[in-house]
Formats: sequence, structure tokens, C-alpha cells
Amino acid sequence: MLTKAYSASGRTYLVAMMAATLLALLVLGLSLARPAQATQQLIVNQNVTIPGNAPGDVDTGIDLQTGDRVVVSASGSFNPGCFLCGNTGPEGYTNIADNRFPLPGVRKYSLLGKTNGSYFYIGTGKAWVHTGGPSRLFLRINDFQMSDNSGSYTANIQVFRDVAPPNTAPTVSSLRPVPSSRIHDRTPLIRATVSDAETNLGSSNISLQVDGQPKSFSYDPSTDRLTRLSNRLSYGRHLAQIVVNDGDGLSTTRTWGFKIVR
Ligand SMILES: [Ca+2]
Ligand SMILES: [Ca+2]
Repeated sequence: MLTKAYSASGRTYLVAMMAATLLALLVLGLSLARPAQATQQLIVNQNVTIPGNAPGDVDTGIDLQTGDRVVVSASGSFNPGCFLCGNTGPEGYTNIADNRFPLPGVRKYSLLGKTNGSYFYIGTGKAWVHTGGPSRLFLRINDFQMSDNSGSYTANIQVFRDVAPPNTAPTVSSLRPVPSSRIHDRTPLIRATVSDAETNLGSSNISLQVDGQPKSFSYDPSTDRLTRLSNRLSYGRHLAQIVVNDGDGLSTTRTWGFKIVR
């Protein structure tokens, strides 16, 4: 009985361990897969009036890029000017427009959007992600006889765009020999961790000087570790300097000293 109880709890423990390991691997995988995080920013928040008698497309002045998220909400009151025709809002009449209208197949007198030369229905509101390349956003009312119109619609337009996070400077850390240290080894290992958040650095991004002289070194991109096995150095003070350029406009210089004593 005792053995059985142990084995049952052992199995439970094993299953729990496996679940925890799986979760840990999943979290690790997600964090490794995640690139430098882009953030969506509100770049346009604008009200545009669409006069009922505007002769055609109303230019919002907003230039969209692929991937922009656009949110339009509209209100207002419009009269198409026809005999006994009543007012409507941006949703338009329930009647469907025929081929005489800018966009057949949707409600007459509704609010339309236009990008890349194509009209689409907005009505009282629409949210979408812009595709098809750069385009100015136009608005208009789905009517073909404009001069007899009265009233207007007003649209609030918001555009959200992925904005890359600002570039950051490379970092140089874990310096060896320890800065300002006194050591006895006359062939000390010179070492540093050199990394950049946005750029996968290679040795061509990095230069090392010892006592003002350029020195060769090895750099392992997988560990960010720079290593140099020194020639025999004289007793006394020495100065090491690492300059890193991230190839994206930012560089970092670290200079440190150490002293070799008898
Ligand atoms: Ca009209
Ligand atoms: Ca950088």
C-alpha cells in the first residue's frame, strides 16, 4: 500500500514537473522569438467636415501607409435635395444606390471612404487596417447630384501607426581585468560583454586598443563575449579601450585601467 501511495504521488509530481518545464520552454521561446517591440501610436486625430454640396471627394489630408489602423466615426445630417426627400445621417438611406452613384450596391447618401482609387462604405463608423500601399484618404457622400444638397457630415478620423522603438547605444560590461584592479598575471585575459539591443553585433562593429595600440580579439555573437589573450605586458599601469558602433548611428566607448604588480 505504501509503495502504491508513493508511486501515485511520484507520478503526480512527474506530471507537474513536465507541465512546468513545458510552460518554461514556451515562455522562453516566446521571449526569444519577440523582436524589438514596436508600439502603435496615435499619429492622427482629426475632424473633417464633408459639406453636402461638396462637388466630389473631400481631401482629408491624411496619408495612410500599409499597416495603419484607421478608426472613423461620423455624424451629421444631410439632405439630398430631391423632391420630398428627407434628411439622413452618414448611415444613408436604406435604399441601395444604383450605377449612377459613386459606389453602387451600398446605401444612398451614406458616407464613403476612398483609398487607392476605390470607394468603400463607412456609414456612421468603420475601423480597418490599411493595405495596398501608401494612399491619401478621401471622404465623400454617396450621391451623384451634389449641387442641390444641403447639410453636412462630420467625421472623426484616428490613425494608429507602428512606431519602431528608438535605437539604443551598445553596452560594454563585465570588464576584465576588473577596472582599477591590481593583478600579478602579465598575460591577462582581456574580456568584456559587448552587446546591442537592436543590432546583432559582429567583430567588425568593435575595436579594441591596449595602451593606445589596436589589438586583435575574438568575438562570439552568441554569447556577446569579446576575448583577447594578451602578449606579455610590462609591469605597471595599462589602459584598455573598447569602441562599439551599432551600425545604426550609435556608438559606445569604455576605457578602463589596471595595474600589473610583482
Ligand atoms: Ca443630390
Ligand atoms: Ca543599437
